[in-house]
Amino acid sequence: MEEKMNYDFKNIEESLLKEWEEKNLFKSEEDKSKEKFYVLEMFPYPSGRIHMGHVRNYAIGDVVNRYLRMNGKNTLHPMGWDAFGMPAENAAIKSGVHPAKWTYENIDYMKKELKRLGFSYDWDREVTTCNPDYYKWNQWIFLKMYEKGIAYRKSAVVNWCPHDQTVLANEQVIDGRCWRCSTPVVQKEIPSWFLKITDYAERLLQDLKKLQGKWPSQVLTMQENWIGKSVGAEIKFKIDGLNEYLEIFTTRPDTIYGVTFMAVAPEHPILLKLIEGTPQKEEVLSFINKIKSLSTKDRNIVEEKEGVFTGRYAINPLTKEKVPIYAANYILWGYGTGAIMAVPAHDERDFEFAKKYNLPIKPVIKPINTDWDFSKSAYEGEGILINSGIFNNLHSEEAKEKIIEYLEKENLGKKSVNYRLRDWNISRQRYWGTPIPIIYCDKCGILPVPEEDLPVLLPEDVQITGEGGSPLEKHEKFVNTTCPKCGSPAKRETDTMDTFFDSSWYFLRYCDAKNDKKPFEKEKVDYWMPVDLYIGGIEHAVLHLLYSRFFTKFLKDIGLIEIDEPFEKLLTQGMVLKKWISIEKLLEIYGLDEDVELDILIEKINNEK
Ligand code: ANZ
Ligand code: ZN
Repeated sequence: MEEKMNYDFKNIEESLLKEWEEKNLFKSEEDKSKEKFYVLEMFPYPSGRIHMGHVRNYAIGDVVNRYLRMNGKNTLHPMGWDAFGMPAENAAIKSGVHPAKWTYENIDYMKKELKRLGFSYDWDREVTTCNPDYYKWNQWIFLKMYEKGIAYRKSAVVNWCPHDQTVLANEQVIDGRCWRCSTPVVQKEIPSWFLKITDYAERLLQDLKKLQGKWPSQVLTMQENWIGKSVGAEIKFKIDGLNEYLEIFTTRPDTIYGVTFMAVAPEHPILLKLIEGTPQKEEVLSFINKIKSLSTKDRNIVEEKEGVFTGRYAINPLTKEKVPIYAANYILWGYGTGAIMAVPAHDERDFEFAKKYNLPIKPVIKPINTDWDFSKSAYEGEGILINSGIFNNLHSEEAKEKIIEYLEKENLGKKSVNYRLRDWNISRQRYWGTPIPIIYCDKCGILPVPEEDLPVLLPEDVQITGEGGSPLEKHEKFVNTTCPKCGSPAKRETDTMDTFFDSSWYFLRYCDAKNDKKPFEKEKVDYWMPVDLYIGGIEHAVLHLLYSRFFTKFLKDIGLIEIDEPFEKLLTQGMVLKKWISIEKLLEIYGLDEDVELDILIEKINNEK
């Protein structure tokens, strides 16, 4: 050994590392006379130890940074910690160690590892999200969002364990039961804080064009699918025998002559009106209850289509035909209007349902140049209209326009655009996160914490048992406060923020990491941003990158920054599973298309683990 291995890495590296540190070799400062380059790797969660996935990611950033620096570029290459989140709290539940202690000890250890690896970071800019000097600015940004109507409160459906009296994340629901006590989980509505990312849907979609050729095309496709723009119409169907209309959203108004039934989400409030006084009432109610008892995740994955007839009929505004209205599990509440006109001849989902419940299938689009057996499957493509009265012989694309025009004249419909993107629920009923800076007063209502009272500190003396709801709720000194407006006793919000909030702007904080007057100095951010090269895991292809793009646009809108896209070039790494793996490989292994929805991909990967 001795002979072959004459590189004495221990002594050489240790002395070199010391020298680099003494010379502060990787320190960065704004210098307008020099060309800047901001190279960034996604910051790690301090889980305990640096793993090979980190090393691979960070080695790339390190090489790029050194190379450009040696070539005279003024580079910024910072590092920090995505330090809030559930694992710290779960460790506390399991072994009684405080999340803060657990987290900071892990950071210490991992920082030593990164230093020993010799990575070229400017450690003076280290950001730790669980530190009040960082999360204060989370709260500050939240308040700006609240002021602008981007942060708002509404009720949200959550997984609820009636035994533990606590909200469960989807991962904590196993076969419909609580992971801790195996009690069947129910759905419950609780007030939550949301960010109106949907206001930015169109911009988030349009600006993907600016990233073409700079971001991997799979990531762009995944973001596009996640935003899920779809152009169509909202159409009103009169309900027979009631003074009510059923509103539906469709992308295929051209198929309206082929409607043979209507389907409504079990959560749709109109159902109660529909079934009042019908013999079907009990059956429908028990169906609704069955669906409502599913976990939020299971509700969204419909394996077998199921439904019940409501006893009511709707009148097709064009054909005047009466068609039965069903409550059906494959209609989602929260997309479109939560109700559809079903066209089994031209929609595969409706086709399956029609076959199962023996409903008619009526073709109204004839494929061009081919024959189609409508008893075997739905034809979902374009074609020529048949069985469609005055619209016969039109091409389906033209028919869309004409039919919408007709409905608009009759006041029975209008063009409409829908996005699959939902507003972002940032409320977590957890301890280890940024407290949401809101106060509830019986007299004055909902009030933002005044800016000068920030940060709302996360108390350290809490009991973390994992039972009976959030530890903050039980912390009297935290909960009880006074109203900033009238001075009466008031209560604090006890929800903390989703940790994706923390990571949606940390790259801006690095530009001015020690500022204690504001989140960052605009001039510094203007100099360093955008990040010229962002390196990270493909698992963040959608959420983290989309949220960061959203924050960037919001902060631009309120005048804090100039840019509208945060990451100029993106390099994604496959997740390290058993071996190095690329996204292409991953898709191949799971037999998925490139435009697969990310949640499906992630679920497959998680099941694998
Ligand atoms: C009639 C129709 C006929 C449809 C046809 C499709 C094909 P995207 O593209 O995803 O927006 N839909 C609407 N709201 C729904 C909901 N809440 N839950 C489940 N399905 C819903 O899909 C829009 C189409 O999905 C809509 O167009 C509707 O079915 C269905 F030959 O209406 B369509
Ligand atoms: Zn008050």
